[in-house]
Amino acid sequence: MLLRFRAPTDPRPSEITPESVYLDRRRLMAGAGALALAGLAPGGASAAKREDYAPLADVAASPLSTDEDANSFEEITTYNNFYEFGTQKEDPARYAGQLKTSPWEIEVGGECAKPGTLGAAELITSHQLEERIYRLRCVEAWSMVIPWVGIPLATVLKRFEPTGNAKYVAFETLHDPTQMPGQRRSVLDWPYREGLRMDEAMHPLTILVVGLYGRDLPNQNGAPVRLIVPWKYGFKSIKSIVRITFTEAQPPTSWNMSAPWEYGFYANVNPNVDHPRWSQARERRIGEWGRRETLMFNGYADQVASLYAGMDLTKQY
Ligand SMILES: Nc1nc2c(c(=O)[nH]1)N[C@H]1C(S)=C(S)[C@@H](COP(=O)(O)O)O[C@H]1N2
Ligand SMILES: [Mo]
Repeated sequence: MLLRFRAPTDPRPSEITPESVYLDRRRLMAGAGALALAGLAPGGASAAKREDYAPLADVAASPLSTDEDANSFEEITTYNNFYEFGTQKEDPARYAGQLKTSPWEIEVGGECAKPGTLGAAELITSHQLEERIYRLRCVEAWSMVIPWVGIPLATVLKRFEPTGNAKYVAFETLHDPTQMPGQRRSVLDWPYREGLRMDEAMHPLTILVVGLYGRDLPNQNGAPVRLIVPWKYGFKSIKSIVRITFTEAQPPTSWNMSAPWEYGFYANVNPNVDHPRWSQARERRIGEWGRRETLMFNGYADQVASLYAGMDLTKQY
């Protein structure tokens, strides 16, 4: 966990983002029962509290946030997918604490004029941080609303001056089985890899995330730096990034490599294209009873549909 100390004059991010504002009464009351239904391990995995994480200084509110109720800190930090720490939803909360996230460097290279390294601490102090409250929709048909703290990916990538040959951006997670016990088993071909087309990477909704609820990012959510692409299924949003490479060819991606008939490169949230083993028409919002309709591009169609004009989204899924 990165420790930062707030100057006495800084605005308190916790005043921008009090958790209670995001939780309506109904969900607070239904919360305990719904968590039990979701099959969460009681206690154990949920030991960390919001107050255990250092507040981030100078976090600006973003007009790109949704006004839906956010999920609780506990829901967001105990119901995770992070296969480097195990395949069960409660494994990341149990085992990711051992990951050393400071110091942390990201190698940036490939088709760019100024390859180099990006330190996670420097990334946080040298950019305006923004709170982006986004929906996150997993291909397993659950969703959450999460108050991330991040930086537009475009702002960061431009520093490295991508060349005209840069058509895609590839991302890699740390590969270190001594720290990531899930990597001792070959459930995926490690390291975890993801990629975006350049226009997707440069879209203003795409962010590098460094915090949650105004504070340092918990390890189980991908500390110290992870990607969030809110109109795509959760698996595109790669965690604990150590490498970013500009490429001319479409890069290989972990889920597409492991099951190409189930997971395409684009992975746009699309209620009209079923996963081969289950429907994508509806989703369960963690903490709610029943299901809600899944929205095209996870509700971000107005902002991103034009990126895919002319593509057959049933083939390029
Ligand atoms: N490195 C890495 N990144 C990952 C994953 C993973 O297993 N490893 N899981 C993905 C999946 S399937 C989802 S749904 C989201 C979950 O993010 P969250 O746990 O912060 O909600 O992370 C994505 N990023
Ligand atoms: Mo997922």
